[in-house]
Amino acid sequence: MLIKRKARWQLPESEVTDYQVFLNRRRFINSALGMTAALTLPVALAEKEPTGQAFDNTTESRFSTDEKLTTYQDITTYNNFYEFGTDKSDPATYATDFPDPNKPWQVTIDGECDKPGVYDVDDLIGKQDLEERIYRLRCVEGWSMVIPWTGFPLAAVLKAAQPNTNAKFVEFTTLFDPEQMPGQRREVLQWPYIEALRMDEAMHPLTLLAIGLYGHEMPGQNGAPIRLVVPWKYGFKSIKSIVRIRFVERMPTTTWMLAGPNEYGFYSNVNPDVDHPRWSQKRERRIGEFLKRETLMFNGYGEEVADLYDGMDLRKYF
Ligand SMILES: Nc1nc2c(c(=O)[nH]1)N[C@H]1C(S)=C(S)[C@@H](COP(=O)(O)O)O[C@H]1N2
Ligand SMILES: [Mo]
Repeated sequence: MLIKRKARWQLPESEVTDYQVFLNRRRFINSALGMTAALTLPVALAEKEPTGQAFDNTTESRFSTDEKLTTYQDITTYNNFYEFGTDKSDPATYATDFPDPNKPWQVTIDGECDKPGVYDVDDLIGKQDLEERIYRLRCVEGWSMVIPWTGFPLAAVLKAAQPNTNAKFVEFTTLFDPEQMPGQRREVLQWPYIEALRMDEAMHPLTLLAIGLYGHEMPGQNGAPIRLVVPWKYGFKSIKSIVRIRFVERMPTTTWMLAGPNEYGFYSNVNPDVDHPRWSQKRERRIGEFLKRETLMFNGYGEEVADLYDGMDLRKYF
């Protein structure tokens, strides 16, 4: 299926699927499953609603959770995106017009592969079948959300580049542009932000490239125009606003490994039994809820991913 997606700068304001329709559909699905009455409550009018382009041709995924969605308001105002500042509210304040529509966004795919290339992000997206994936997101800081992403498996893009036998890891890079990203004017982290996955993790069907949430194009603060989502790992692995995807032979040193080698490992799988040196990882606060809940091994995705780590000591490879 060919996805017709107009370039961002040609877009009129939002089209179809509005927020209420989206929520009503979710509500229907949830009540059909006999889920909570809380979902049938009307959404407060003051809540933020999606504004960007709507996707009208996404399919639902068997990987989606039917847990209660975190509100659009919370997903887009409580963020970690240090390129725009370190306060949770900074990205919503400084990234709403990001990226600049006059600066075409390109994604370089290179390294150990037979078909490297530089793609306009809209061309890259245009080749993919879009899905809605409702995933839990667990931040290493001890909070979590349930987010309805729009995107496609990373594997589709990787396979097209034809990685060679030296490709053991995949490295991702965020844009470096202090003009657009005021947080990069200070050395809070080593810029640009880098993340990486082992090849089999990158190829796993749960690993998503996301281009939207709540059925609309990705807000700047959540990593527009394209970001990674790896739901069984701590949130910082899900790198935002990607400009480069590179196949490499050696395990890359990622930004957070550099920032705190004893605190942030390469794997960073969600694991309630391995505490952060400065706090416990046994529990988490679901944003919008009052009481803490238990954190699940692999963030509840163990059935899908546990075998990737067979025979590995997850205390050592944290
Ligand atoms: N480039 C970049 N990607 C990033 C971050 C960041 O600061 N810069 N923060 C990470 C962290 S710590 C988390 S928890 C998630 C948060 O994603 P969200 O704001 O969409 O919920 O993004 C991750 N991706
Ligand atoms: Mo995080």
